[in-house]
Amino acid sequence: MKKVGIVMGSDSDLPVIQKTTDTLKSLEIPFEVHVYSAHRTPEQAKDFASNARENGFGVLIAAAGMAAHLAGAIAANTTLPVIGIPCKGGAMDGLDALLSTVQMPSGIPVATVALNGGANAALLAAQILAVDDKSLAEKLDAKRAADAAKVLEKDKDILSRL
Ligand code: RP5
Repeated sequence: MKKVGIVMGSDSDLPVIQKTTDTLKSLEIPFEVHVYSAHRTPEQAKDFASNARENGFGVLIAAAGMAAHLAGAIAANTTLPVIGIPCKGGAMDGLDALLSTVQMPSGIPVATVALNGGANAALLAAQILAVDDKSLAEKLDAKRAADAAKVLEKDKDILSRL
């Protein structure tokens, strides 16, 4: 199976990425994690993205906060699918990161998940890899069914709590 490449702009983004790695582990998807910044270590971020396909990655995930150019900078240097996670924090509490990540110019797409959406980034990466991986698609179907069962359990209990 292709690996998921995860890049965060700072180790202060780790709590968000932890949700990503936990979800990937639960689906037995191999991954690699790096701290590269679009601003502080632009060369390393570029090299990682440029070499990602030949290094066995199938999808890249980039998480950053504030002036969050990381996902866009990664996407500029690869045609692998790139998922951006805007991180909360800073003076605007993530609105700046959300807009910086999602508002990409035509030609360089970044699939942006919600603020701090680490788990959904992992699931979207899994769904991309599952396009031609039947066993992974079955795991995703099973997770959906288990999640739905949990909601139905809560539906059964809700009246008793009111
Ligand atoms: C961004 O700036 C990082 O992704 C992080 O979310 C934010 C703050 O970084 P630190 O000052 O905590 O290293 O580039």
